[in-house]
Amino acid sequence: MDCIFCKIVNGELPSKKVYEDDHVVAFHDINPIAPVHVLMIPKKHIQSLMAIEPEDKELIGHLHLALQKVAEAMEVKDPGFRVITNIGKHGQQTVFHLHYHLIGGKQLEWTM
Ligand code: DGP
Repeated sequence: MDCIFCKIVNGELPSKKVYEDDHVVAFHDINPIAPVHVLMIPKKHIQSLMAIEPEDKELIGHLHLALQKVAEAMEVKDPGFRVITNIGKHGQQTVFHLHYHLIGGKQLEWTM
């Protein structure tokens, strides 16, 4: 499958990993928009949040718990951070493998 993030999962493409277990991987975004910008993905190829199936419930719960660990490891738990997942054209999704941006390390704004 021609998916950049699947290639990161299977080691075909390099990445700066900050967390990995049997089901998920977190690595630094190649184009950081903040001092901390990590992408958390399931190893399973799922196109986006809208493609999550009932059978993925446990995996998605696991991913969120792993996100907590990454937030602690990246030292953004306090004073806080943001988690974003882009979906489709209007969401400006560019990589069609479900990923959560964990963004922090500075005071974030909320503008569009
Ligand atoms: P999105 O627009 O939500 O689909 O974000 C995709 C993100 O993936 C974007 O912030 C840049 C990042 N990205 C794209 N290709 C690579 C890559 O090869 N390595 C890493 N580490 N990040 C990538």
